[in-house]
Amino acid sequence: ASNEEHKHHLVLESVSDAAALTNSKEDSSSLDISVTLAFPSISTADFQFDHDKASDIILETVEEYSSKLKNARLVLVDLTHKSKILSLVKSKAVQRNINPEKFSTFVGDVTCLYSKGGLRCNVIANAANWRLKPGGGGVNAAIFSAAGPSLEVATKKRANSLAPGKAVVISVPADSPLFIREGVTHVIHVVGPNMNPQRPNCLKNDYDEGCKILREAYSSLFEGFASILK
Ligand code: AR6
Repeated sequence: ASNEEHKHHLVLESVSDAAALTNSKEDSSSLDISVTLAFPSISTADFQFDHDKASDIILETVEEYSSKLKNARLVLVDLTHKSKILSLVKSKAVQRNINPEKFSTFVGDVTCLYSKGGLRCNVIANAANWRLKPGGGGVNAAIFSAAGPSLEVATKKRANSLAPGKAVVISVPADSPLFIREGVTHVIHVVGPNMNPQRPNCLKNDYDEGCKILREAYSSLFEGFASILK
């Protein structure tokens, strides 16, 4: 066996199953194994968080973690090209000189990034509610619906509720279409700060507290992602 084959074998053993799964399908000779996290912009739709402030926090936390996350790629997703948060983040990423191989934006539905967009993501994040319940609209409703009932069961086994700023990592059950069709091995639920008076725990425009919680939310998300890579 060639040296290359031997090296490849070692690499596959030393990274997560998620990475092995992704790369074995696409390019079995590549040593450049990377694991991708796709995440929506937490709190900026239903939870009505200020987009400009949110975009700064996304970039600050992405900068902090992308240097720590070796062989990993972070992708901010939203449904449309008209997304205000995507445009803000895209232009600020250029200003900050962020490596586009480590962080980029993508337009697509987070529940069908591979099947409809050709983008392989091993891990996806959910902008969840504190009860970790399906429904409620937005990305939460989409993820629970696409995943099928087994994601709710797996989620309930780990946690019954989640405080704003926290994240919880769930292994996607092997019978879930998210796993079978999209190759998603983990969903990370994150609860962000809420500025919508119609939703629980409204911060009533307290952006000192809100920014602190949003920063914690992204840090917990990226820490959770790092824990999968180990
Ligand atoms: N794919 C990609 N991005 C999406 C999708 C999707 N399928 N759906 C929405 N987005 P939101 P929040 C984007 O409202 O503000 C729920 O009811 C959306 O355009 O999902 O944190 C929960 O149960 C926006 O950029 O999350 C909570 O109660 C981003 O995802 C509450 O909403 C987040 O929008 C959480 O509100």
